[in-house]
Amino acid sequence: QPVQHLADYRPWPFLLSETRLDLTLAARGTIVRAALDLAPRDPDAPSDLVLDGGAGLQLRALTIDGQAPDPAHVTRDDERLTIAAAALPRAPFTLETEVAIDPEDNTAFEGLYLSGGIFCTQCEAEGFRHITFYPDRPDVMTVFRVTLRSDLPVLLSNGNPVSDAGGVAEWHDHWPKPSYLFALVAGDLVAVSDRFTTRSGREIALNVWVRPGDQDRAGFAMESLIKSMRWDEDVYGREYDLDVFNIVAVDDFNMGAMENKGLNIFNSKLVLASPDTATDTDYERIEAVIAHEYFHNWTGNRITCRDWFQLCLKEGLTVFRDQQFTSDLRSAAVKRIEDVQTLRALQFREDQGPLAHPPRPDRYEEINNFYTATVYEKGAEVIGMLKRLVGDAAYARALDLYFARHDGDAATIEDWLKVFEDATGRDLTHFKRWYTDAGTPVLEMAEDWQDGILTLTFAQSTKPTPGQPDKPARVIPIAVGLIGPDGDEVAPTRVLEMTEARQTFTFEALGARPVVSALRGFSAPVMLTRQLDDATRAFLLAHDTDPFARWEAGRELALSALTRGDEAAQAYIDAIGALLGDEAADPAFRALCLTLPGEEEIATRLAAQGSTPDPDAIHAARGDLARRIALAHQDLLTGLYDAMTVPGAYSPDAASAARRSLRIAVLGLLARIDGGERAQILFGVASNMTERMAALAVLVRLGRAGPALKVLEAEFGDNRLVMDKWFAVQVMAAPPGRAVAVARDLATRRDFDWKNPNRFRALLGGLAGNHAGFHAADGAGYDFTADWLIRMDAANPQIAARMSTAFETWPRYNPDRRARARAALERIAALEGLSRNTREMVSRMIA
Ligand code: HT7
Ligand code: ZN
Repeated sequence: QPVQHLADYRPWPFLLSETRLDLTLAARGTIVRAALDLAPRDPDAPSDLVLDGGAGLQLRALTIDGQAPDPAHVTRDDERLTIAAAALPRAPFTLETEVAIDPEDNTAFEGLYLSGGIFCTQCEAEGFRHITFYPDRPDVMTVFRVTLRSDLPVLLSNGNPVSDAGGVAEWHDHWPKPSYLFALVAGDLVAVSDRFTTRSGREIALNVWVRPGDQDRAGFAMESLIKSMRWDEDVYGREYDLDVFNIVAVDDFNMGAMENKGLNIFNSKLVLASPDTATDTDYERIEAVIAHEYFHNWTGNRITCRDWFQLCLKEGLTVFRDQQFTSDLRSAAVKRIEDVQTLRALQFREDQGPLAHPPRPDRYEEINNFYTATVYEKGAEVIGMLKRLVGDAAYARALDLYFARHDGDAATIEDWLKVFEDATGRDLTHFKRWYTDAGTPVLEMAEDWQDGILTLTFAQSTKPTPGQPDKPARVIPIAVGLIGPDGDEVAPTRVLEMTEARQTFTFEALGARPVVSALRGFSAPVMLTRQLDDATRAFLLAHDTDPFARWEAGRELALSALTRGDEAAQAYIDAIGALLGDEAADPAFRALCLTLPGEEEIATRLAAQGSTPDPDAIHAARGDLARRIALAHQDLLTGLYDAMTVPGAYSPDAASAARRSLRIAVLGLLARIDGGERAQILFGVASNMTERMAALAVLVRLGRAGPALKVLEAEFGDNRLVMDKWFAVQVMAAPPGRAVAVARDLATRRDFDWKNPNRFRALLGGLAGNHAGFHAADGAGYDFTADWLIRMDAANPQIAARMSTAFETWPRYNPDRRARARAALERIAALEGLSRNTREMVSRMIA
C-alpha cells in the first residue's frame, strides 16, 4: 500500500444502504456471506467497484443481483477485489459474496480471531477487510443486519437482538455505522447484568460478559458503566440510543478496548478487578476506559471520522471527555497533574523525536501506527485550550451545535472548528495550527517590575520536526495568577492570549512585587522556561493556590536538585520537609509531590538543556537524592507511613486510594534507609494488591524479592492478570545491570505466552520502562528488544510496531549507545517480509 495523503480524499463512488452478514462460525473455515445493497453515486460516471480484502479471504462465490459476473471483469490483488464498471448495473444492485476465513490462524488479532475459545473481532482501523470484501473506510456508513450461527451459548453483535434460537442469533443495528465499528462475539460467557433508565425513561439492559468464574470481578466495571451513562446525560446531554449495551472481556487484545456500537470489547485487564488482584491504579483506569468507550457512542459512533487522518476528532474529544469525567468523580487537581505527567512522558517524548507528527497527520503508510499519544493526549489538550479560550458556556454551546449539526456524519477537523467559529464568532484559522503542526513549543517568560507595574514578556519557538522545518507562532492561552510576598493571591487567574512569536502583557496598580504563578492548570501543552531561583520555587510550592502550578514548582525544584548538584538538592530537601508537615494538603497531592521525577523524565530534561543523558549516572543520582530525603526527614516520614494506614476493608474510592498512594510514596523513600524491612512486612500483611505490588517493587529494586515472588506465584500462578504484573515488576524494578538478564530468564518460562499482547508488553514494556536497563551501555537491552520485535512482527505486526517505540529516543544518547541502537534498528529494517507496520516505524526512526 502506497503512502496515503490527506489531500487525496475522494468520496466513495457508490452508496451503500444496507449490509447483511451471515456468519457460520468455525475455528477453521468460518463462512461469511455478505449482501451489500449498492447504487452508483453518479450513474452517468461509471466507476469500477473496488472492495478491500486480501489474500486471507478465500472467495467461494460472488454475484451481482444473483448472477455471477464475467470472470474477466473481476480481478484481485493482495489487498483488494475489483469489479469492472462494465459488469455493474447503473441502477441500485445487490452484491453478494461468500468467503471462508480461519480465525484460529489469526495471531494478529485484527478481524475475526479466537481468544481462549471465544470468537471475537477487532475491526478498527482496517480489520473488517479481514472478514469480508468491503469498502472498509469510515465514511461509508450503513445499517447492518447480522446472523450468527454457532453452537456456542452466547452470540452477540451490534445493535438490538432480533432473535436467538437453536444456535442462530440475529442482530439489527439501525444506526448507520462504518465497518470499523462492526463486532461479533461468540463464546461460553456469563454476564453480570443490570439496567439503566435514561433521562427520557427508556430502559436499557446492561451486561458485562466474562468467562465463567470471573463474575465476581466484573462488578466494578458495571458500576463504572452506569456512572458514565449518567454523567454523559448530566454534563453533555447525551442519551444512550439502543435497548442493550454489552461489554465483553477477552484476554487477547491489541489495545485497551474498542467502542463497537452497542458491543464494546475490552482487554480483560480493563474489566476484571478485585481487591486481591487489582491495584488502585487498575481500578481508576477501568473506570476511565469504560467511560471512554461509552462516550465514543456519541463522539466517534454517532459522529464519526471522514477518514483516518481525522482520528483525533474522535479520540482527542473522547479523551478530553473521559478526563473531565474522572476529574468530576475524583480529585480534579490530582487528575490534571496525572494527565500532564502522561502527556510529558509519552507525547512530549514523541514530539521531540523522529516519530513527531501533528494531531492531524497529513500522510501515513500504516494507520495503526498513528494511535499515538499525539493523536489522543495532545488531541485532548488542544480541546482543553479551545475551551479555555472561548469559556465554559461557549464550549457547551459549541458542543450542542456539533451534536445537532453533525449527528450521523463522518466529519472532519474543519467541521469541528467551524462549529466553534459559528458558536462564538471567533476566527480559528490561526488556532488550527495546533492540529496541523507537530512539535512542542518552548515558551520563554521574562519579568520586569517598575512602579507597581509588572510586565511579562513571552517568546515562543518550536524546533523543526520531520517534514516541517518552519514553525510559525501558535495561539497559546497562558493562565497567570499573582501571589503577594505574604503568600496571598493578589491577582486571580487571568488567561493571556498569545498569538505572536513575542508578546508582552502588563499587570498594573500592584503594591509590591508579586511572584508569578504561570501556566496555571497547564493551560497549554508547551515547555515553559523562566529564570527562577530555588527559593522562589519553594515559595510557590508552599503558597500557590493553583494545584498544578504548586506541584510544578516542586517538580522544577526536584529536577534542579537532580541535574544541578548539591545546593539545589538541599533547597529541595528543605521544601519537601515543609510539604510533609502540611496536613491540610490532599494526601494524593502530597504523594505526587513526593515522588521523584522518573529517570526517563530526567533524561528528557537533560536532553532539552542540550546535554547528553547518562542513564547510569541518572539512576545513581535519583537513588542518592531519595536516600538524602529519607535521612533528612526520617521521623516525619515514619510518622506519615503509620498515619496513612487505611483501616477496614479495602475500597477503591479516591480518598482511600489517596492515602495508600502517600503511604507507598513514603515506603519507597524509607526503603532507601531501612533495607526494605517495611516493604517485607507490608508484603506479608497487606490484603490488597495495591500495597503488595508496591512492596514487591521495592523488594525487587533491593534484590531481595525472591520469597515474595514465590508466594505470589503460588497464589496467583493461574491468574493471567496478576502474573502479568509479576513479570513486569521483575524487569521494570530490577537493578539496571540485571534487567536484561532477568528479562532473558523470564522469557524462557513456559508461561511466557509471548503471543498474548499483555504478557509480551509486561516483559518487553517492563524492560523499556527500566531506563538504565534498556539503555545498558553494552547494547544488550537494544539487542534483546530487537530479537523479540522481529519474532513478534511475524505473528502480530501491530504489537511489534507499537513496542518499537522503545527506541524512539535513541538519538539523544552518547555516540556508542547511538551506534548500538541504530545497529539494532537496522537489523530489524533489513529483515525480509517485515510488516508494513514495523517497517514504517523503524524507517521513520532511522531516517
Ligand atoms: N478506538 C479504539 C482504538 C483501538 C484500536 C486501534 C487499532 C488497533 C486495535 C485497536 N483496538 C482499539 C480504542 C479507543 O481509543 O477507544
Ligand atoms: Zn478512543
